[in-house]
Amino acid sequence: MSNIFEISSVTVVIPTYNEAGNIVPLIEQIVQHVGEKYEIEVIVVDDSSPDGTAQIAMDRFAGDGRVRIVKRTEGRGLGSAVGHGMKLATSDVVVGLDADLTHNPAQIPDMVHVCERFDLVSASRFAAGGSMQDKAHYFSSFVFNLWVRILLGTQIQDNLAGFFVVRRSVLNKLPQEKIFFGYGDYFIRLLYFAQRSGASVVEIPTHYTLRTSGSSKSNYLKMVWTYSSAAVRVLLGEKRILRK
Ligand SMILES: Nc1nc2c(ncn2[C@@H]2O[C@H](COP(=O)(O)OP(=O)(O)O)[C@@H](O)[C@H]2O)c(=O)[nH]1
Ligand SMILES: [Mg+2]
Repeated sequence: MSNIFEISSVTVVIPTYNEAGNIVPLIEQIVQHVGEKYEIEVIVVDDSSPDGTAQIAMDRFAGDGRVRIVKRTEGRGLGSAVGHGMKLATSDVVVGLDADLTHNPAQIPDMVHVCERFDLVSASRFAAGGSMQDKAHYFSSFVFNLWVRILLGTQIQDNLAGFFVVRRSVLNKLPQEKIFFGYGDYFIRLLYFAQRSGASVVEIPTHYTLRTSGSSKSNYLKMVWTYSSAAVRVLLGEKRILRK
């Protein structure tokens, strides 16, 4: 376990695509919960959502120096959006979370607190005490995560969380170009490379609520294939690295 790491500032990176109904309450909740204790920076990385997510956020938070909205016009994708936000972050630690309010912003201060002891803290549905309101999704994700865990041979229980806190100094040492692309599979790579670098990674339980506005961009059948092959590619890449 690492020594205590003093944290005074927190950057929260939010990837968005068509989250018009969620983005304002989400940022308000983040600023309320995190801003109470830490200096806060919020970075929204929006891929020119047709529903005007970026503009809605810009209008609401105009003049608020804590909130930065980045509207990307070229390229699209969850993995590269998170990576883009990570590069812009300036705080001691960086948080990543979904915009759909399934990840609870009230949990961020506890996660940041744990990050004083560990390099990377991941909110896990499958750690003891974790859960998900959508039970069918919970069960299928559980089985799929067992499979990913067997493939990678790691002890991580939730490889697709996307809700995490990492020390920026640790993040900067990771091969980010090998991590932040694709869809939710970026998270498999982030945890994998963090562990391979010797960083201390811990999972703490979390509860996902249901999305109440907008719709999921995930195609679950396609995900089984893309995420499995992402895990296999990580392993093959590592083998090549080891052979060198
Ligand atoms: N910037 C960006 N964000 C995306 C993209 N696709 C999904 N997201 C965001 O990524 C997060 C997870 O997406 P979501 O549709 O909720 O996937 P699910 O949680 O697997 O159902 C949400 O905050 C989305 O708005 C994309 O292409 N670009
Ligand atoms: Mg979601």
